Amino acid sequence: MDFSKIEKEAIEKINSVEDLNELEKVRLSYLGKKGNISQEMKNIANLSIEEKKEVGKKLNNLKNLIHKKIEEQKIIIKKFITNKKISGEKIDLSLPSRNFKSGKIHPISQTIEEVINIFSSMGFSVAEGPDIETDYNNFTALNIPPHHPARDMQDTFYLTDNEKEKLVLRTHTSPVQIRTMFKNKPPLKIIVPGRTYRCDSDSTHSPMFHQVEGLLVDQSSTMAHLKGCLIDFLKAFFEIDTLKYRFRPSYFPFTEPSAEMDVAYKKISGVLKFGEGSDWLEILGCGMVNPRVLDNCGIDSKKFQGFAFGMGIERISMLKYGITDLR
Ligand code: 2U9
Repeated sequence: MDFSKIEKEAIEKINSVEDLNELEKVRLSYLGKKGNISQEMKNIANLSIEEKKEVGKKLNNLKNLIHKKIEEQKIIIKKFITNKKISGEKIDLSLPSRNFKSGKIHPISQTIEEVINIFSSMGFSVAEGPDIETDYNNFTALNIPPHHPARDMQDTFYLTDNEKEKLVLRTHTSPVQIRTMFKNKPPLKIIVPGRTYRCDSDSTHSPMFHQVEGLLVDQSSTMAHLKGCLIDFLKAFFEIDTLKYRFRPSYFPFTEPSAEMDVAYKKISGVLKFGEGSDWLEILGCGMVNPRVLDNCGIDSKKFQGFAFGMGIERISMLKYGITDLR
């Protein structure tokens, strides 16, 4: 068998092929079950041991070479096809642009802006803090006991295992109020909009979401002030003067007493009419700051008192703008 002749012929054939199907045919003619090389491999059986060794080695080398050349040619053909396709495509730079309306602020940013505007007009200022918080600021200072379900691994993204310095992605914006109370003396009147995180994900829950919370601490504010403040806020936010609402007793470790606020709605032929009707939608939570929380932050609960509230930005945004899927 003339190995160098076969090699020369094979390389010439492979290099002249310009089509992937043809190349496959060439491959089969050499390396396929009935191909030249495979047939020669079978014939080895009739040779002497010495010849088997020599011919076997040469056949193997030839087989590997042909395989390599075919793979190289495959790449060349694919490149050729792509280049041909690209050269046939033309971009008409003179085409007019698509008729997009100009960009818009994101609904979440817009809602945060609206909430800030309303509370600013009532004298609240805006406070901010880090997304990564200590376990103390996120839970302990807020009177959330060690085994409270809110601390559960399923709800909280824990960042460290270290017992000494436990870090979490804040599950609410409340640690910012804790930081503010440690730093400043009352009277305090702040709102805290920002990103919050919980291990939760479906069509109405996202692992990262937004909240706005409020805190007022002074020597005389009561539940009546809290109610007036939130009623005014919701009427302004939803732009409904006659908004129908109710306060329902509730429980939070950081407020005592606590309540939730609902807004009435009704469905007229499948369309939601907000602010009137006999069904209720939960909007926010609130309450008088638990004296323990004030004391935890070095504020004398015998002298000072206050109220707090919290709501989900996505939720109030979806309700105001009729968005049905959080994503
Ligand atoms: C301090 C003291 C008290 C903030 C409050 C709620 C009630 C509440 C939820 C509403 C929907 C969170 O996004 S949500 O799941 N919040 O119900 N938040 S009172 O109370 C505080 C905060 C900080 C120092």
